[in-house]
Amino acid sequence: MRVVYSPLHARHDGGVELHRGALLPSFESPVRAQFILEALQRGGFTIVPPRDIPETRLLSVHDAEFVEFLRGAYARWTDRGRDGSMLPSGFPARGLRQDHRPSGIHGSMGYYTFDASTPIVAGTWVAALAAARCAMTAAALVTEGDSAAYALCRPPGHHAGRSFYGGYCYLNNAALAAQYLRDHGCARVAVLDVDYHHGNGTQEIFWERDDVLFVSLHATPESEYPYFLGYADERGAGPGDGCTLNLPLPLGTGWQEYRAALDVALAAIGRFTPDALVVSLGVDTFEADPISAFKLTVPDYARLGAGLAAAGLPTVLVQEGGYAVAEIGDNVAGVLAAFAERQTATPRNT
Ligand code: Q9C
Ligand code: ZN
Repeated sequence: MRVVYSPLHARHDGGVELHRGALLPSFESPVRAQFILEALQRGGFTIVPPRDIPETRLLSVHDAEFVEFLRGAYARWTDRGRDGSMLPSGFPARGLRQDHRPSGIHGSMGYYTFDASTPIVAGTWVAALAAARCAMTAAALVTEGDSAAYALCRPPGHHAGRSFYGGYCYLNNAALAAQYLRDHGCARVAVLDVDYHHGNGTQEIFWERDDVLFVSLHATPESEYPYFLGYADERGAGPGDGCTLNLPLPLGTGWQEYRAALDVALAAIGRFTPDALVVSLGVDTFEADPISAFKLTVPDYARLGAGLAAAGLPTVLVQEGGYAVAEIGDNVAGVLAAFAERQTATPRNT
């Protein structure tokens, strides 16, 4: 399995976030990708750069004015004499207008994001674009015959929707990979999101689609981010009715309970009969994660990788969360090594 990686991720650095009432350095930091890369190099994986995929591909899942906002946001901030990290100061809650995008930078930020955890800094756009290209390049490798590929994306993507960012995510890397597969020979694609947090952005993007199944295992949004989506009664709408499956799990979930939910997810994916699988691979389910409350251990990630391989599908794995940086490399490498060892899928085009 090849690994797609860009050093441009490191340009997204120096941001702060509002965490439980305190302004802290972002948990989503460059050392995460550095430690994953080092573990994969030690594991003997081949590392390749992303292709120079045109920015217009972003519009396959994102709104043009939203992309324009992300591209130009930091310049508008520095034009006003500011530096450092951009965070919003207000949101359009119930009773406020959602049909009007304010022209000013603070109102625009509140319009396009849904939290105060997702800073925009000078290098955010360059890094987010590189991550999107990593994901689409991994998808391209799979459409060209690799049985699996892994995109070492940073910043992550699954909280970003068609026209909003949040949860450390700006562009939805997994959705871009899924749409790339759709546009290059895969009639049906399943997305399995195993990050600790619900993939609200991916769900929103494919909500009314019957060609992309979205299945998510995550901590209950009753107490966990993103709070306002990810409940079991969300099933999709219109043609997509039945093509979203949420499996929220309680705090303290360990491997036994996780495995049972994974089996439910894999059975649903099997019934959908997809041509390919995209995995939103967060390892913030780890017991030592500083912002999460599941109890997966280092050896559980090899079990997860074997379980994902059992789907028997050409697979694009996309990095999402994971904030226990000391173990993040071992946990990701554990998934990928076990996956590569067990995968029995016939490569496409062979
Ligand atoms: N500040 C991903 O794992 N913050 N995003 C939660 C603490 C947002 C996590 C409250 C957590 C987002 C990709
Ligand atoms: Zn997460």
